[in-house]
This record gives sequence, structure tokens and C-alpha cells, in this order.
Amino acid sequence: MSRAVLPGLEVPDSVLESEIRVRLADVEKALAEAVRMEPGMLEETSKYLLDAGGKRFRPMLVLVCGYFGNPEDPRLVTASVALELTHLASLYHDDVIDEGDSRRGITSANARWDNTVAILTGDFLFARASEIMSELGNEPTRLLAKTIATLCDGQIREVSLAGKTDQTVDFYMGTIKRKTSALIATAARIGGLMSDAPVQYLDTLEGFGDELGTAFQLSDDIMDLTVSSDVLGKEPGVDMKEGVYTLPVLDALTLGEGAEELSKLLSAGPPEGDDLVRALELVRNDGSLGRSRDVVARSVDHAVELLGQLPQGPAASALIHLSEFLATRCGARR
Ligand code: GRG
Repeated sequence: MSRAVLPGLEVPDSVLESEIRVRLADVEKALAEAVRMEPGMLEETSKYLLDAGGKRFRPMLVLVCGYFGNPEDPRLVTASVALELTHLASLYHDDVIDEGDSRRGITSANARWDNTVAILTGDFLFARASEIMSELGNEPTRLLAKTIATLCDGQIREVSLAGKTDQTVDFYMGTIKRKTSALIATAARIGGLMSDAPVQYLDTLEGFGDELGTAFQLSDDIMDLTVSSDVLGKEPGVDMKEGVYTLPVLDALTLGEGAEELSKLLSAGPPEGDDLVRALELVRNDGSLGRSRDVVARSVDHAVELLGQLPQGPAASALIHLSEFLATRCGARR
């Protein structure tokens, strides 16, 4: 299956873009191989979300960060596969936790089969990810294990405060760093590590990935509240409906003009129907979205500053472009 490179990566350099496309095709083949089993239910259920698509954001990041060392190192493809399988596993589990009914444009695995099948498929994918990463040695394997632990911590923080209106912004930012940025930061670091980039670049790459991941999650949060269903492919306000009160909502609860009304609406539990429509109006109609966009812009600025510490060239330019794309897509930059 041919896969478009993320839109944010299309512009800067056509040679880089075509090399990345070739390597992403290798990743795609290796992903299919990773879930190949004797025909049966597990093969069917694990191919299910893999074949449904997804942006392959984490493999793409590993491959681009590989340009700070030797981008042709085949370990970059192996590591990309392990990280995408880890991400995929977390999506199966996330849909069980959230009782999600769709994922990657199709019925989620828990809804298509049941929770047990979705959990076991996620477990299988985590196991395959670990096995594949172990081919690359102790350091990336340990890094992956630590990252999975961090994802669990992030997810349990989210669950522990679902539907609660008294969450602080600091706590929320800590949650998204764990549940989303951690894997993206690891992808950037592993790109450097597996291409034998100079060791002093690795912390910078990880720091860059951390800021990029924050911008990635916050821009998703903002778009969940702003984008119409025909563009996003889902109804707006899904996070709020699930009791996940993201940065703009937390901001509106404390600083917004409609804070009192919003607090009353949400204290009755996650809103539905007319309450959801009104809650969306309240979040959209004050400065909360603008202030959240400012936070995205600051993360993107930090990400770009960190890239300034690395050698400049097509890879750094592509990563700057990608960072700016995340800001633009949620309206944080024009
Ligand atoms: C280790 C058992 C175990 C569980 C892990 C469930 C869990 C703990 C963590 C979930 C973390 C999670 C789903 C965070 C959201 C990350 C995120 C932004 C997902 C969407 O990523 P995209 O947009 O999706 O890259 P595609 O489909 O394009 O790959």
C-alpha cells in the first residue's frame, strides 16, 4: 500500500521526501511481516487496525531524525516498526478504556469484536514490538520499556480525572507529556541512536520530540472542539463527551467569561445533547481557544529552538516545517 508522507513534510526537499517514502514502504512491508501468523483470529484482529491506515507519524519521525547520523542504517526501519506497533497496541487498549466505537475511520476492534479480543490483540502487538526492538540491543529495548510504562502512567492519570472539573492545567500538561509526547520523544531519540548520530544530539532530539508531541496533542485537542464533522470525520466535542477535559476546557473553567455556567454544566457529568452544544459554545466563545493556541505556538517555538542546536540541512528544515504545520493546522499560526 503506498502511503503519503504527512502533509507537513511534503514541501521542503524533494530528495529527502522521496528517500523517506522508500523507507516508509520498507516499514510498511516489515509491519505486515510483524503481524503475519498462521491464518487465524489473531492475525485478522491485529491486521485490522494496521491495514486501516494511520499517519505513520512515529516511523516518519524516526526516519527523518536518522538524517542526523547515517539515514541508510537498516536499524531505523526495525525501530520504526517497533514504535508503530507499540502505538498501535496502545490504540487497541485506548478504545477499550474509552469504549470508543471508531478508530482510523472504521469500527474499533472492541466494537467489531469485544473488549477481550481488543485487549489481547493490544497485548500481542506490544509483545511483537518488544521482540522486534530486542533485535537492536539493550538500549533501545530499555528505552521502549520505559516509554510504555510512561504511556500507562499518562493514561491512568487521564482516567483518574475523567469527568472531574477541578483538574489543574499543570496536571493536564503532565498527562499529555506522558500519554502522547513520551512515544514521540522516544521516536526522535531512537532516530538519532539507531543512525549513530553524535551522542550529544540525542537529548536535543528527545527534547524536540517532547515539544513536538505536546504541540501534536494540544492541536488535536483544539481541533476536537473547533473542526466541523465533515472535515474531522467525527463530531466535535468527543473528548468532552467522554469526560476528557482538555486544555481549552480547563482554561474556560477557570478564566473564561462563562466559567460559572460551564462548571455547572460539567459538574453534572460529561455533557450530552443540548448540554454538549452549550458547553462547546461556552468554550468557543471566550479567549480559551486563543490562549490554548498560544501554548501550542510556544511548544512549536521551543521545538524549533532545539532544532537550531543541530546541523542545519534538509532534515532540520523538514522538522521545522512539520512543527509549524502542527501550529497552522489548529490556527496557532496563519
Ligand atoms: C501498555 C497496556 C498498555 C497500555 C498503554 C492505553 C495506553 C496505555 C495509552 C494510550 C495512549 C494514547 C492512545 C495516547 C493518545 C496518542 C495519540 C495522539 C493517538 C493518535 O495518534 P495519531 O494521530 O493516530 O498518530 P494514527 O491513527 O494516525 O496513527
